[in-house]
Parts: sequence; structure tokens; C-alpha cells
Amino acid sequence: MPHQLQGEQAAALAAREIAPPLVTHLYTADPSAHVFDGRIYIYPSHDIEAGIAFNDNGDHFAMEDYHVLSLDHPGAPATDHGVALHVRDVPWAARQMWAPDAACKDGKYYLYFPAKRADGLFQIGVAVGDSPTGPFVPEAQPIAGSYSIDPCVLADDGVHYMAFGGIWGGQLQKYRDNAYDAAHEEPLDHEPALGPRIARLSDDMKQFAEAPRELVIVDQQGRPLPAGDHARRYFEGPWLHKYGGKYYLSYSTGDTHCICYATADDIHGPYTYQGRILSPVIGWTTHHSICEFDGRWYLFYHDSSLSQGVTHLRSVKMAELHYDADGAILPIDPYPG
Ligand code: FUB
Repeated sequence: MPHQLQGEQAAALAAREIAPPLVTHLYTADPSAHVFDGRIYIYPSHDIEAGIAFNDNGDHFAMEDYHVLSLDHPGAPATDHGVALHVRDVPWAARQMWAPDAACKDGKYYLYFPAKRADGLFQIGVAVGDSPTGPFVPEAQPIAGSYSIDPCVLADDGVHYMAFGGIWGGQLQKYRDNAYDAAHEEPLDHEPALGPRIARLSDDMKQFAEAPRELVIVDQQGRPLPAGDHARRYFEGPWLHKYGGKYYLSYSTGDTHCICYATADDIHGPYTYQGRILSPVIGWTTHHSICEFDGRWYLFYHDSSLSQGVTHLRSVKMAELHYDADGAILPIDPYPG
């Protein structure tokens, strides 16, 4: 099994502190956290062992349903609210319920989730509930014009925006100007990297109100990060939040396994690369969210420590996040010591 903890890695980590997962009775990943009515709700993927061999397409991530977790406050035990949505109840979806997110508007709760259609293409769907824990009733069709994976929704002065997209298994490299072409791959190393996409949501929260646009991440000189800059370029797992009047776009760098961030004055960017938030965790993937509770900020993330390094059996965790006086995020070492 690739990406399992090898002897040396296990020995190096033995001397370090490994934060406990929020729950241990099931594997959870890709935590999207929100505070609704004073309680922390986490919308994770629910990892399972489906017996599918590891590949770059991510077929071994064969998740079938979602559970919602909640906490009274940081440090409190997490409650698992049971199955909130199952793939068999989503008319358009065939398999692979990947990283979800949720939003609240006018007393309704919206669960956004990517899944593969029967033809193997990812799209993003929405399901609606009366409670933050569901159950959620899916729309019959995916969001028109959606593609790829990893939706994240930011409410910005009452207007909701969805950012999304992930390359390789998430298929973003197959799209240019919102159109699919199987021949497309990641751009050449010297070409601008692909960025996540963003679209404003319609008033009913069930559609895009506009065609998705690409978010560009630039370096300190204003030059778009090139596709060959694997240490910094966008790969998957976008998260948008606001702090000190600025927009923060944080994301996974994929094959270099870091969570990095960039900031902008406008939600549509350009976003200027700022640095790393989280160094690599145990397991191939890294995925996070950032959320404020009671005036303090928290990073939600996952790793594969509970499964001893099985990359598709992950567990969600949280850590306090700090900003310096200029709004820079102080990097977090998931295994201090
Ligand atoms: O959980 C499946 C995929 O792995 C997510 O969609 C990616 O962000 C990565 O965490």
C-alpha cells in the first residue's frame, strides 16, 4: 500500500506530538468548518476502505456518504450526527462523494458536494435541509455549469460565492474557459498555473448566478505563479475567508503537500502569494478550512495518523491559528516537538 508510514517516518514521528482526531469511530477528511448559531459544525468527507488500488486519479477515494460533526466549542467532544446524505439518494451522482461544504441562508442549510456522474465527470451538487446537520434533500441535477471538485462557499456581505476546483483526480486540468477537453493537461512549467474558479451563487443558493471565473495567484512582483512552481501553485481544496478587510485564499499544493495562502483586496483577486500555513501531514492529501469562534481562529485539517498512513483513511483535527500584526498567518507544524 503506497504512502503508508514507513519505519523511518514512523520513528521520526514517534518523538513528536500528534494531535488527536476529533472522532475515531469513523474516518473523516476534508473538514469544512462553520459556526452556525454559536456552535461549530464540520462538514467532512467520510472515508471508507473500498479495496481500490491507489492511483493518480484518486479512484481509491470511493466515499459514499456524508456525516456532519459538531462541537459546542473548541476542545469539547465532537458529536457525529449520522448520515446526512448518501450517494444513492442523489439522482445524478454515481460515486465518489468528495470534499463538501455548507452554507446557511434565511434559516435553510445548503450542503454543496462534488461527485462523479456515471460517465466519470465530476460536477458539484447541492442538497437542502432545515438543520445544519441535515438530513439534506438533493436537487435532481448538479449545478449547471459546475465542474471539478472541492466547493467552498463564502458569504460576503450577504452575497454567497463558491470557489472550487482541483487538478489531476479532480479534473480541473481538463477545463479552459469553463469548457472540457480531454486532451488538456496541466500547463507547461513556464506557463501560468491553473487557478481555482469562483462564481456568485443565485439568490436561491442552488445555481451559479454567473459564469465561473478563474482566480489568479501572483508572486510579490505581481507575476502569475507558473505551473512548474509546485511548492506554491494551486492544486486543490480552496478555502476563502476574510480577515482585517482582506480576502484570504488558502489551498493545497497537492504533490508538494502543503497548505499555502494568498491575499487580495477583491474577492476576484488577483491574490498575492503569502506563504505556508501547514507543513505536510501524514498521507498524500492535505485539505483544510479556517473558521472564527468567539474571537479566535482555528485551522481544521486532516491526516492519516489514525490509520497508520493509509492515504485514503484520514481523520479530521483542529488547531488554533494565529495572525501577526500585519495579518500574516503564522505557520503551523502538525507534529511539533
Ligand atoms: O477527499 C478526496 C479528495 O482528496 C478531496 O476532494 C481533495 O481535496 C483531497 O483532500
